[in-house]
Amino acid sequence: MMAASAPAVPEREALAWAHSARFLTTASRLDQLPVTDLPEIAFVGRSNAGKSTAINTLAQQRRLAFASKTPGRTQHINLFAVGPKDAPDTLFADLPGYGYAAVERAAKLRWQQVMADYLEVRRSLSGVVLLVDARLGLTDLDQRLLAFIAPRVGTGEVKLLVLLTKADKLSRKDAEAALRSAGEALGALATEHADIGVTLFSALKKTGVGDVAVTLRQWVRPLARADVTVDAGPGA
Ligand SMILES: Nc1nc2c(ncn2[C@@H]2O[C@H](COP(=O)(O)OP(=O)(O)OP(=O)(O)O)[C@@H](O)[C@H]2O)c(=O)[nH]1
Ligand SMILES: [Mg+2]
Repeated sequence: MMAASAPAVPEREALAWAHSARFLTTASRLDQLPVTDLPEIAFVGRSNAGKSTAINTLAQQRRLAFASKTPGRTQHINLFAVGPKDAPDTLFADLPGYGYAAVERAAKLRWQQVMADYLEVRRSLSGVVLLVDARLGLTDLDQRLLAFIAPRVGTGEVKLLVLLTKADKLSRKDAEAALRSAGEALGALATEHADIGVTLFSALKKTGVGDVAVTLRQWVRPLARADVTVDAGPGA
């Protein structure tokens, strides 16, 4: 399902790029996000799926994004700048998870709206990494998120990579079954322009880390320009 494109970036280069990730800013509302031309890659998924851990693992840093056993740990949109120190070429966005039962209903609805708005209006959004616990597979909430971004994925404007996380907790056979069923579910989103991938991932065993870094680097490389800037001003 991956669109054929430019020659692959070497894994070592992609990992060095991901390693450059550093904290940029945090926002609890969309209008607090910096206006930027930098392509943004959002890490989304259910609470506890492993979003923050995946960012740390890709960046090969222990405490860049806050990961925790307690679901609902990430409560803001946290942005990380990636690329050369003086000329970042990409932003990673760590988003709060959805589906955490203990969150008060009003707060849950509010957050769902913020995320829906983010996915809909964030102009610089170039890619979505959807993290799914490999043991649970794509849940209803994940399907709703996919339906929500399907129009922008279908045109190729937004790329999509699904990580089946915590793959270390599955046997090889169950991991392959999880990969197959996620692939089938994602088939419904495929169009001639859609760039959709699905892969097993483990922060513990480092499964998929190099491949994911390469994929993300490929996503933004064609867009990478030296002249883009990050303003501190308000607005999405
Ligand atoms: N075994 C294993 N555990 C993992 C893996 N990735 C994450 N975890 C654990 O899963 C828990 C949740 O990880 P987080 O990265 O905080 O999850 P999150 O998706 O950011 O959660 P929220 O911020 O609440 O939305 C932590 O206890 C992690 O250590 C993995 O690949 N393997
Ligand atoms: Mg988190």
